[in-house]
Amino acid sequence: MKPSRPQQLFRKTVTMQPENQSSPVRWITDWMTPDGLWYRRNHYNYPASKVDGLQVVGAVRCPLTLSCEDIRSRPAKSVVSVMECAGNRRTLFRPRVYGVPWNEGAISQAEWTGVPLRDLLQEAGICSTAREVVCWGIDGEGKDKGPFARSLPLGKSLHPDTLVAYAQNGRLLSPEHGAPLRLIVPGWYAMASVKWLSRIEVVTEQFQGYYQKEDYHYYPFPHSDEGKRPVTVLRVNSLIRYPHDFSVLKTGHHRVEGLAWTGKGVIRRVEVSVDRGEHWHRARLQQRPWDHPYAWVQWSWNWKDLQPGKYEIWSRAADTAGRMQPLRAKWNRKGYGYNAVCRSRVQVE
Ligand SMILES: Nc1nc2c(c(=O)[nH]1)N[C@H]1C(S)=C(S)[C@@H](COP(=O)(O)O)O[C@H]1N2
Ligand SMILES: [Mo]
Repeated sequence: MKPSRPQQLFRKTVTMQPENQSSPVRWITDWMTPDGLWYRRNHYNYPASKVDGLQVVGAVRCPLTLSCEDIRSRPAKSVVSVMECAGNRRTLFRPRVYGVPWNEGAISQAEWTGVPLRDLLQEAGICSTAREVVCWGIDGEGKDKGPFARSLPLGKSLHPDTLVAYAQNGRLLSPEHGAPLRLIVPGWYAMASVKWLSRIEVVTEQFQGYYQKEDYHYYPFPHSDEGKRPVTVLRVNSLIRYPHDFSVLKTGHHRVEGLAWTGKGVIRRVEVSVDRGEHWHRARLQQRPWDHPYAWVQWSWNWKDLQPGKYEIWSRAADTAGRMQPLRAKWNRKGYGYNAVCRSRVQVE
């Protein structure tokens, strides 16, 4: 029997109002996530008004008001970068934590095109008293927690790969992903990549916005705020795409496949174990990590002569910054940065 229409992948709804949808990452074989399958993460409903340009203000010598055409006519830069929500795989923490219950799909990848934030800041001229750069979205204006806004340290703001982006995979940004302009901060968890960017404000003191000061911190203890640290750089991480957790396989050969990514250095190696970590086998990387340092790497390992039984497949990535996925992720109250070794349990018969 022939299916009546082509088989199709879909996003999965995690919450409605605001809309949070996860990406079917396991089934996507493209290196770049197709536009319609991108995860969506929103703290508020979509903004009612439209952003029609960008202001660069605050501790600068010459404030700028730029139209989108203005920005699009400048020398452009493109960067391939994975975007991962800090709450990705939150549901795996034990004890369990509250927050949008993401499984593995709060992650996607695109090629972003825009203007380096640095170019705009240099044109405006940063004053010597400057400390951070606040990026303002317009969603949530008038709400208690204020519009979504995040600050970046000067160093990361002036990094040539931090972009004010207007295109995703070669097409203008869609409304859901921040049109007309969004920030792209490669190598950082995605809360830094502010959508519906309307204003860039250079400030001389630490920004105190809710999403900067309260949210997006690792809180190591359940009942006290002691030791809180801001969420910034992506941890080294991997995902097994095939075989799926709790699947039943036939004996013979199987190709174990997955993804690996990091925010510091690049992926150095990925290893697979099928005996709960006793032996590790080196996986083959499909991309050369240095070609696109912020991108995920597709990997595979051939599992030969499978015999009947129950197995756990584990994947573990290591990066050139000397980091490796731990067996247990560091628990934190808001459930950020889960990066324990990825497990897929299978039965072979
Ligand atoms: N203005 C604005 N920007 C935002 C957010 C938001 O709610 N509002 N969410 C952030 C978070 S937490 C994530 S994970 C990413 C999600 O981007 P996406 O919806 O394009 O996948 O956007 C970031 N930028
Ligand atoms: Mo996020």
